[in-house]
Amino acid sequence: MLIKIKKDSDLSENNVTDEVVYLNRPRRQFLQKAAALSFGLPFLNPLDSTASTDATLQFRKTSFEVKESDRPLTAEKLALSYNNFYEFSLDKEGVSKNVEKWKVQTPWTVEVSGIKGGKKTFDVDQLIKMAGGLEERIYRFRCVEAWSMVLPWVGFSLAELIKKLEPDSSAQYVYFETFSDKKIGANMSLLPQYPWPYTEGLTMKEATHPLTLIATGLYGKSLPKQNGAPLRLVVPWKYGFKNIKSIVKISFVKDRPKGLWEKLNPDEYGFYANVNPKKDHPRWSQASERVINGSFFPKKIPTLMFNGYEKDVADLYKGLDLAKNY
Ligand SMILES: Nc1nc2c(c(=O)[nH]1)N[C@H]1C(S)=C(S)[C@@H](COP(=O)(O)O)O[C@H]1N2
Ligand SMILES: [Mo]
Repeated sequence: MLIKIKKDSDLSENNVTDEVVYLNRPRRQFLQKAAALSFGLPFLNPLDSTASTDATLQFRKTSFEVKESDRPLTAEKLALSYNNFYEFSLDKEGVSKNVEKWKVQTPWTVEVSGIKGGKKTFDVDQLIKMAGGLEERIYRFRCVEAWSMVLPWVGFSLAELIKKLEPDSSAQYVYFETFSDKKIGANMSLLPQYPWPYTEGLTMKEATHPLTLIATGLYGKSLPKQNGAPLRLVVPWKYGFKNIKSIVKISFVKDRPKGLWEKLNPDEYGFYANVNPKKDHPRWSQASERVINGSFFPKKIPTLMFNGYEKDVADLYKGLDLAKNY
C-alpha cells in the first residue's frame, strides 16, 4: 500500500526551498513542484532498502548518543525514503526508487592521494581495518533546508584512518569526491550545469576531529544505497550537504577545495557550512528546523548552534567570524 499525504500549506508556511530550485531558472517551475512535493510527508511505502554490499556488520556500541526524551530517533523507513542524492533524483521520495537498479561495485575502491607513498587505492574493508573497526554513533542530522533527523550511524573515525594514511605534512585540507559515472547516476545528465562529480572538503582539523565519521552503515545494517553506499562522510555539526555520499576519492591538499554547492552558488553555500541558527540562508531562516517524524504537522524546534555540538567543536573556530565564514 502506498500512502502519500501532501499538505499544501507546507511550502507557504515557511519559505524553505530545496537547494536546487534557485540554480535552475529554466526548470524552475518543475522544480518548485518537486520542492512542494518534497515538503509533504515522505512516502510511507514498504522499502526495499537493504541494498548492502556486505551482509555482516560487526560494530561496537558507543556513548555517542542523543537523548531519546530530547530528540527521538528518526524512524528507519523515513530516513531511507526521504533523501537528498541529486545524482539519482531531485525529488526526495524519488531517490530510493531510482537507486534500485544500481549494483554497487564490490569491492568498492577509494583512491587516496597526498599521502606517504603518493597515491594508493584501498577497498572498504581495508579502510575499516586501518581505522580499527566499526562503531555505532547516534547523531543529530540537520539539512541546510531546515529539516532534521536523528540517525544511528555505523562507521569509523576519520581521524583514526588519517593517522594510518600518513598525509603529506603540507596538507591543510581533505577533499572528497563521489563517483562520476552517469550510467549509475542518470540524473547527472539532466543537470548538465552542475559541476559533477559531487565534491566536498574539510580542514585537516575538522577531518581529524573525533566526531567526524565515515559511515558504512545505518540502523545496524550496511549503508543503504540511497544513503550513500558503501561509504559516506558524516560531520554532525555541519549542514547535511557536507556529508558527501558514495566516496571514491580522498585527497590531502594544500589549498582550500570547493564543494559542489560552493562551486554553484557561493553566496548561499559556503565552505564551512556549520549549523548556525543566527546566520540565515539568504532565502530562509535557519533559526528553527522541521523534525522529520512522519507526522501531518512536522514539529518545529529551535536549531542549536553547531547542531548541539558546540562544546565539542567551538574551539575549531576560535577567532573566526562565523557570519562571514558560513
Ligand atoms: N554525492 C552526494 N552526496 C550528498 C548529496 C548528494 O546529492 N550527492 N546530498 C547531500 C545533502 S544536501 C544531504 S541533506 C545529505 C542527505 O543524506 P541522507 O539522504 O542520507 O539523509 O546528503 C548529502 N550528500
Ligand atoms: Mo541537505
